[in-house]
Amino acid sequence: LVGLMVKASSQPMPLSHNILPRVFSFYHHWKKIYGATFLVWFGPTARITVSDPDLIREIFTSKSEFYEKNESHPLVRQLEGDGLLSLKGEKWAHHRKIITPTFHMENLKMLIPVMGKSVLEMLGKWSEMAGSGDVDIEVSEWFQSLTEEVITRTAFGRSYEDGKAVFQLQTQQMIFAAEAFQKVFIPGYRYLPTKKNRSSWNLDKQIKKSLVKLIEQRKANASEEMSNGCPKDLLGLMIKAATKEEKSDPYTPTSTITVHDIVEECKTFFFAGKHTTSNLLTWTTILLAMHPEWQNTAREEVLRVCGSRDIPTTDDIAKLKKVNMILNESLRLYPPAIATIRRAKADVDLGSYKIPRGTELLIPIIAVHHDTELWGHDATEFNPARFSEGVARAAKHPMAFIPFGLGARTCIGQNLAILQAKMAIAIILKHFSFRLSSSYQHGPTVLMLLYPQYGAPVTFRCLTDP
Ligand code: MNH
Repeated sequence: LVGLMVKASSQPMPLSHNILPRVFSFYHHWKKIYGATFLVWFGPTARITVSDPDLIREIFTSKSEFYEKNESHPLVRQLEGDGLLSLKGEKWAHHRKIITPTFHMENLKMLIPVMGKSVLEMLGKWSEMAGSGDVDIEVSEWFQSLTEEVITRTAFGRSYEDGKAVFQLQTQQMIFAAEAFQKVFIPGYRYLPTKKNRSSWNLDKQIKKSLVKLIEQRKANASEEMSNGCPKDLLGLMIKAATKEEKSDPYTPTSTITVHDIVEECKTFFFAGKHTTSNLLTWTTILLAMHPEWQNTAREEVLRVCGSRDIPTTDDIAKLKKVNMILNESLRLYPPAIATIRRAKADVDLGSYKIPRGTELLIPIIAVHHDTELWGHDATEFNPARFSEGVARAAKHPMAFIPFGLGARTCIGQNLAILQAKMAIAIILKHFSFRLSSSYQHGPTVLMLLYPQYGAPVTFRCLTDP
């Protein structure tokens, strides 16, 4: 299995969107032999891949009470934190309810000027680098700083500066974790006191310490903050909930939010929010560089809708239909999260299958998105026009498009991600035209998310100064 995966991702591939054989090679091979639904033993755990949209609907929505999240690998768990992504049961429901207002549209709208400003700053630097000619830019790195900025504001609001410092530590931590992950096949490796492991443990302690300090500070000022209207950043909402509970009901263990819980949610936000959205931006830029006809269509739309405005307004954003279609097509062909897993909490019927308790179900998001039975014979072509009648009518089945999952555990940051991506793509299109760099090599690969293995160099030319 591992051999197949490593072999498949070792060489650059032609500029094609038929990437399933490369990024999901075992699925691709076994589907041909065993059909769309098959079982694989992972040690003592049975795992079934499910790519039939009717069955996916049962797992995500109509019978979701029979399923729960599986345990992630300890290295992943350390990074993602014990927050919304991994929590279960009542504690998850409680946290989800508290955090949801962070992502209300009213709240996200306030981020528009911040988003616009950071995109323009980035483009200012690009235009300096380009002068009056062409410049090669490694877009994935730039997009990561961009999304980091926005996620820091969303999570920390007025404690932005302190939050930023913590997230910088977490960025370093991720580099260590990615390295440790490559040695995951050496048993016990992550417990060895190697230099890198020790640095990683140290960082972990520092992150926790800084977050606790930050939370205590905000807690101390909580009553003052509340009297000025509750701040709607993640931190403010969680502290408000914690303070309220301390006063009213300190004895119900499932409904008490501790400082530790808030620390873990901060980690989760950073982990879940930074790389996903920057990935979407990277793949969208690569796709528009590969398909100049759509790049031009989108640019015309942006110029028509936004006119002379530097930063699109909320109304402008709502009118960017073509940009939206392009983002959806990008999420379909290159979904940053390629799969998700659930575990049956009890014996349950799934379609005509009898699933025993404890069975894991793998939902191969990317395979569903590339399925010719759902998307037609041109499933691996880039054609945003298929989304012109909306998401639900793009494929033969409404559950065929699942880049953010579905149901109760759907992505909480979806609106933030789309808003940020639209802002960035619109402003870039207005000021630059771009094509793939001659040094670009196509090699989608999976490192938790879907990454361009050989980087994402894109050649930009300035059209109008940002
Ligand atoms: Mn996000 C859950 C994909 C952006 C925070 N996210 C999910 C799931 C998918 C996903 C898929 C569901 C996993 C599952 O069902 O097992 N998320 C994305 C993609 C993008 C994205 C493709 C961007 C593009 N996510 C973001 C952003 C944030 C975020 C931005 C935060 C600011 N996501 C989350 C959290 C969850 C989640 C938190 C867990 C929600 C829950 O279980 O309640």
